[in-house]
Amino acid sequence: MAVLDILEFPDPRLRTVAKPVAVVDDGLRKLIDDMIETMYAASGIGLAASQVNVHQRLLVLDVSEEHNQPMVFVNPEITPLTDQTQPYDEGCLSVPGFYETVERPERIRVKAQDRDGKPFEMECEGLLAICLQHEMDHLNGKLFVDHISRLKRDRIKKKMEKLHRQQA
Ligand code: QAP
Ligand code: CO
Repeated sequence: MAVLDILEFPDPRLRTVAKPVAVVDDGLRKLIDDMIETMYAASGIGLAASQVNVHQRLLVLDVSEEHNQPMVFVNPEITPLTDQTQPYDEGCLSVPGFYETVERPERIRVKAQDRDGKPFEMECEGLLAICLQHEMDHLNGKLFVDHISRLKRDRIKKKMEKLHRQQA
């Protein structure tokens, strides 16, 4: 297993729209395991393949209290089950150190494949629903900062660019 590098905002590669996964094979399972390890190493609760510069429709998350129940979604598709939204102070491993309130539908249905390529469906609410929608956004080249005001987004962009200059 390996800890992968995570792309950081405003890296333009985070804007790539991911392509469907054609086959779930050992190569993909290795990527899934590396993504889970990367998520835990960074103290995250969710990670999309886009964030590790792999532009395939795949995400992992773990919203359990003990951080010991990783979930895998290959080719996920989500549909809202209600117009009702819930606000949550979201962060992102690609925008470290920044948190902003985002409103998203409270309940969703997800259709996806598991790590063996087997299709499954489930209904989600609470943090799981929020996290899945946040990670789905990544697969579509979208970030949580796209849900806040341009003023706030531009401020975060400037601060991230400054940090990256200092790291260079
Ligand atoms: C997405 O985000 C998410 O700034 C996953 O310094 C966030 O795992 C879904 C993290 C909130 C639902 C609600 C962020 C770790 C982790 C940071 C994350 C940081 C260290 C973010
Ligand atoms: Co994120």
